Amino acid sequence: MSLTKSVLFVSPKNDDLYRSIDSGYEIESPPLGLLLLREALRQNLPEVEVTVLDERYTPDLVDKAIRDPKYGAVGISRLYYNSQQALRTARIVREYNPNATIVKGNVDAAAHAENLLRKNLVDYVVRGGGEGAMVEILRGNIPRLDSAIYVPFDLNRISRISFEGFDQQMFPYDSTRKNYNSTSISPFPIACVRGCIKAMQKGPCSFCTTPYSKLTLMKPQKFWEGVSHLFEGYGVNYFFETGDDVLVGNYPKQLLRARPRGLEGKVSFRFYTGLDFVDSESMGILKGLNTKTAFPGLENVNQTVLFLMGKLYSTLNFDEIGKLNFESIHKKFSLFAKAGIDFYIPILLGGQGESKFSLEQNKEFARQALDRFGGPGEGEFLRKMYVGMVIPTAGSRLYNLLVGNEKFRRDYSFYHEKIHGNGDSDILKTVNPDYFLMMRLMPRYLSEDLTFEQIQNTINQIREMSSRKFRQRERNVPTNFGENEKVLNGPIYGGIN
Ligand code: B12
Ligand code: SF4
Repeated sequence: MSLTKSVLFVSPKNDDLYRSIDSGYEIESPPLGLLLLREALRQNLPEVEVTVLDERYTPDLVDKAIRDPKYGAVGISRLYYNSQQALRTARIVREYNPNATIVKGNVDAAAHAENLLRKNLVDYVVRGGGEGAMVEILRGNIPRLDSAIYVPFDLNRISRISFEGFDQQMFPYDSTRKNYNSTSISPFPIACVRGCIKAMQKGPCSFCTTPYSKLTLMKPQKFWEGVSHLFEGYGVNYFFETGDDVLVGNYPKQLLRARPRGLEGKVSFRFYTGLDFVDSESMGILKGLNTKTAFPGLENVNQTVLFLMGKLYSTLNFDEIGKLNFESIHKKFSLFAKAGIDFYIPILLGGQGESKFSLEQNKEFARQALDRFGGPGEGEFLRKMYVGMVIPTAGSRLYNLLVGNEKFRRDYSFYHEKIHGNGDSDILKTVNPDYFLMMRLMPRYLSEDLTFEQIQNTINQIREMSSRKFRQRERNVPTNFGENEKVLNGPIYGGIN
């Protein structure tokens, strides 16, 4: 039995401050996590009616629903870029529907769990996959606590999701409709890997907020059941596996072996991969799975920065990299190109230990990589060089490092008061950090000989190199567009030095 008959889940729109983030995609996909929660409730509490709303697409419906007293529980998904909107949503629910139980989930909710609960802004915060926790909360089995909760759940229990109420968002993915544009379509998210192999083996990266302390893989036949359901029911033929690295042992091989004949050549994929497990065999398997695109994490080429990031690769040759010979990295990217898989080159600058020297190294790497992959041949497969500054999101080691520094806290508080003047300038107590301010201040505390401007200049130089190289090419976008940088260097934050 459930405590309530009606549950509402909301995926809030982006905050104004982060409205212009370049999501890297043409269209925003339906909120997969919330749709999975709906399925979990349907399986376990069939008497409960569950509504899922995505504010990016249906703001009016959200506005009405969060004031509707029929909902006995409201679940809100919170990421750093919609945290204010998530707070506003909860406040409105409290005002119009004070008896509703408010539950927040997703990585940014978990990162602020204690403060959210202490300030009574929510009743529960859920960490990691929320399927099990949501069921138990609604059964009345979980007391109110002062920290985030997690309840294990077998992810093989849900392979089919229903998208009722999401026609508008499903429409562009439907490959059976007229005018379906297979080249510009964004892949559709599907989750079979929860947790990260790299985090399990070597610990999380310094900027990581992964909430999973275990790695869980969906059974291959369940994965294909999910793919088949979406392909046959909704015409989806291009998928995006949301796990942070699909190259977990022989899992890709298992997926390939289990693929139903009827899906061969009909569906394709985009995967995240770490670099260490990229070799000709793994690339052959990904190709066999009909992988169109891979997003391999590189982030930086400097050994000290990578070490401090917690991202030291074991298959790259750092003696050579130290001498500005990036062949061992290029070889990895070549393997994608040889397998006919599009790839990205992501570079993250401004983290702990970044120096003038490491910026130069990264710039030189970018130059050489663009020379090699910016032209015809292998270069046809480089989709984009992605370069930006690390964001110290709450829940990451980087965030804790900054917040643990008293001088940083004083600086943050001073500028926060100057910019916002709203009394929320104590970073230890806030549930809404200002990341642009944090990024402006970060270099003072993380690198000895470096200014914010020097990091920004390198980012701009790499973007310019990339744009010059790609100017003539139709298919590939040269680089990300720097929306964060426009704000960071704009009238509000530009004066902080
Ligand atoms: C798909 C994806 C996208 C897609 C679509 C996102 C969408 N639909 O909103 C695209 C490509 C557009 C995207 C873009 C960006 N993304 Co993104 N994205 C992801 C990714 C890879 C998968 C999300 C997903 O579907 N996971 C699978 C589902 C099943 O899990 P889930 O969403 O986490 O939901 C489960 C739990 O979190 C929990 N839960 C979630 N909500 C709730 C609510 C309640 C009430 C409860 C109880 C539980 C609960 O239960 C769910 C079911 O188990 C995640 C990383 C990851 N591996 O999860 C990053 C991630 C969400 N993205 C992130 C970022 C930073 C971005 C970008 C800013 C990247 C950029 N360009 O710089 C942009 C911004 C987009 C924008 N709106 O402006 C960060 C957010 C970090 C943070 N601390 O907030 C993440 C976590 C990646 C990371 N580790 O850095 N992204
Ligand atoms: S940032 Fe990505 S690769 Fe690094 S630990 Fe987190 S999930 Fe894994």
